[in-house]
Amino acid sequence: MARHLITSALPYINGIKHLGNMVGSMLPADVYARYLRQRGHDVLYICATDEHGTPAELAAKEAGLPVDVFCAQAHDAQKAIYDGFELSFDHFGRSSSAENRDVTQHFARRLHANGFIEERAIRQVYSLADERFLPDRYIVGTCPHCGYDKARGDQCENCTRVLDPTDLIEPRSAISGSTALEVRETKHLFLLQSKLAGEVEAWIDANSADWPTLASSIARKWLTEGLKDRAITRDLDWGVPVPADTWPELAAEGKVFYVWFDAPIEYIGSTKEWADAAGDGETRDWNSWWYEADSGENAVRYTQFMAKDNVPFHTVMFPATQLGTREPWKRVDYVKAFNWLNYYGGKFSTSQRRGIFTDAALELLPADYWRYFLMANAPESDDTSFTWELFASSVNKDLADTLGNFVNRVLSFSRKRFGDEVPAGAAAGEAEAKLGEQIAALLAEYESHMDTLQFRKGAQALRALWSAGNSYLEEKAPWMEIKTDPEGAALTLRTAMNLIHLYAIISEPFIPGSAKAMRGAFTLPSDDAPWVGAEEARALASVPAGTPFTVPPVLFAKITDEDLASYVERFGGDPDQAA
Ligand code: B3M
Ligand code: ZN
Repeated sequence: MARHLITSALPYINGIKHLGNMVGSMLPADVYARYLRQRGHDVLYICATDEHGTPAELAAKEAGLPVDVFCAQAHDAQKAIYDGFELSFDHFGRSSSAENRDVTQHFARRLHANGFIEERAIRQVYSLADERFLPDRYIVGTCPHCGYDKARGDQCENCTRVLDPTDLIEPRSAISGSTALEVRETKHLFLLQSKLAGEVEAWIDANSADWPTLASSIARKWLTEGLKDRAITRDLDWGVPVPADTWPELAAEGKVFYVWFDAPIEYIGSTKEWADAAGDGETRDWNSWWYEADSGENAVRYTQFMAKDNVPFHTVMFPATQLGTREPWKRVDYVKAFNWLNYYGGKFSTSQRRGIFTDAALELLPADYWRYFLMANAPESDDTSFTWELFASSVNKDLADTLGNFVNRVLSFSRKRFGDEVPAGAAAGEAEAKLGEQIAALLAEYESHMDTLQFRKGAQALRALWSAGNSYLEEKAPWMEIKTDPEGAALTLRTAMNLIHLYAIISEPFIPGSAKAMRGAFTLPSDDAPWVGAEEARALASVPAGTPFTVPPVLFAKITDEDLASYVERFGGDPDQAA
């Protein structure tokens, strides 16, 4: 048993997230967390809403609400959706929490004490039309590297390069569109990343060998471009205030930390929130997950999940921040990065409301349909595309035909012929021995993909396990067998019911709701088996004859041609491009 800390990139507070956001961070983290818990590990899965920065300010303004009220509401709205997707966070916090303020200010003080923060007067873009300094995100223009014309002042969405607003060609205000921008002088805190570059590089050299290429190559690219000192404060009303004990003047001016400074720290802040939320008599030790957790009895393996545009901040900037404190904060061990999930070959876009949003998805179909499809098509080695056609065919084939049909067919047929208990029938024979071998081998394959966080391959192995049951059933054909050999038919059904129970356990990380329904079909004296061992898989005898069972409602409804047409009509799509 090991201790596993898992975090998924913090979703921004403004707006409901789309399926691309879901598959690039929270969902795979949840699948992994569930799997590790089932394998008996001590898991802490932490996430939160990322609530600071200009996007939050602006969204609140649009909603006509004070920013704190807006954030509280938006946090609850996102949380409700994630509950609907059955994301099993140990804590889903808020980066605007008092806990995060404390940890963030602590980090800043330590960095300052160690000579890694410096106060500098800078010249910053001021918008005459908007009567305010414009934070980097609120200056847009053309990317000098790739020519993308909607690049933001902090990063180009298209080529993922990190930018300075002054790099932009033809800059304008993202608030008003005004080009009446002038440069004024103001004081800010700078994180002297250049001083930490060597250490960060050495750390990446020593730790990134097993990261997916996507993560390590982005980290390297960033290092090659050179680690520049970066302003970590902003002129905003909303954010973690600069601590007055260390920087009285800046604090008096109302400066707050830049959102990307306090957001990764919220992984720690949220863990503290989790600890502070402990009930009476319960002890939750946040510190042991983060502090001196590299070896010894606290030893933690820390895995982060994120989309590729977040990789530089997690592999370079946050580690630099941690290293600069000169305190033993736990750093990431494994960075699971994802490419983009596209919508018919184009981008999902929050601002343009293109694609499918998580709230709409849940109104349409239960979470398991989405969870399974997204993970089976996760953009691991490349960008992948969502199309309704692909979604419908994968739901119909894999979930409805292969798994759901197997479950309902076996249970209803057995009930019709043998009643409400698992029938005894003949002793297991050659076909069952062969099946057992096959299941044990496929299970080992499934485990090895899950252990190495290869989720598409994991889903493939899971599908193969479901198919093996179907092949066995087709081969034995109990509906024929029953006419000549009722004992043999009973054996087939008992074996198939054992497969259902096994599927319930091993499918849980991907489709927890349906897994629960499958497991709940059987009334076993004690049924708390967290996972299936190889011997058990081979024996297929965990559900003995005489076990009462019920037939659950159809697990997965098929998506009909009419459904498909109505989804495409409602959400838009491009059947010409469909796979
Ligand atoms: N909120 C960016 C994003 O949602 C940002 C992630 C923060 S992780 C510390 O893509
Ligand atoms: Zn670019």
